[in-house]
Amino acid sequence: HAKNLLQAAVVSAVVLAPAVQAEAITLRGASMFDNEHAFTKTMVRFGELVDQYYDGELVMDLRLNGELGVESDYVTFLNQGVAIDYSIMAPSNMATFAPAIPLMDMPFLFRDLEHWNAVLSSDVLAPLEGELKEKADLVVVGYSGGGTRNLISSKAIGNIDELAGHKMRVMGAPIQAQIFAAIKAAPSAIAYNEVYNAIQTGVVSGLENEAASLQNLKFYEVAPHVTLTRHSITVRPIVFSGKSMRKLPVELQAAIMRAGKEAGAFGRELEAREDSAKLKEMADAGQIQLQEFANREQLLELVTPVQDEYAAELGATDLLAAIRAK
Ligand code: MAV
Repeated sequence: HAKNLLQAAVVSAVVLAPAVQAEAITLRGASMFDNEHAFTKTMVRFGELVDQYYDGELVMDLRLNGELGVESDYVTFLNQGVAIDYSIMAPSNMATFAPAIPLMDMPFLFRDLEHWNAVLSSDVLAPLEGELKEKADLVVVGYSGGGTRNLISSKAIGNIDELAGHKMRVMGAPIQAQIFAAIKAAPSAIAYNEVYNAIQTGVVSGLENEAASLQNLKFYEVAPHVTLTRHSITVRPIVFSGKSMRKLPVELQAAIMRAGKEAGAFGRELEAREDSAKLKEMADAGQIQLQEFANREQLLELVTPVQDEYAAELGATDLLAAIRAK
């Protein structure tokens, strides 16, 4: 019996030898959040799908909880083809590499979820993907997102007068500061992993964010007031480093593209569905106080010319019109 086993082992070792010797390919991703966040779940799903669609040996190594930094770090890594191969990130965090990209997540771009859906299920954003590829060497493999961003602050803000001069953190893209300055707030760009502290020490009195991230990073501990401005519905590309991509077998590249589309759709459905439930959970737990904003129409009037001007500077007036017309 022992001899039989030995023979079996020898036979299978011979048969398996090529596969064992061929080194597994490792693809590393990064999330700023834990397992509960929609971005993490989307990247986990992405990994499972890539593995399912690719025949070769694969290790999906997803690093969580900001172990590898924040999105503004990830974009540099991906551009250089170091440390990670893919992530999900806000277009506004890619502004230094491709100035037109933040058009995708400019506040007040989408009227509602239906409009957002129509845009993301069309190819209207393709020119921006082209720019990202060309200038940043990043490949959009899918679109997640679907959270609605609101004001989150240490003091209650219910109307445009209370918003005047409100010191708030915004993402690094210039268009973000321009929009919030236009609605009379006092925006400053601060790295995401410094925001909690900046609020706690009074450097700013709040930020703007979606429910999933507010809950995951517990910003409510220092900023429990949520004003429902509903100023953005998030567009969050799943991006892959061009430098990493070109080194991979073509079959794996195809699997990544296919998995990206599907994981993106999974993530959009998940985050859009969970958004209001998460707000309610936090409100029910006494972590946040929700408040409507009295003058949303007025905000829209103030930002539209700023959006138009930004698009004009980029030579993207037609693109903005096409997005609005969806
Ligand atoms: C949220 O956590 C996400 O939308 C993420 O993509 C952004 O980078 C982040 O907010 C932020 O405001 O920087």
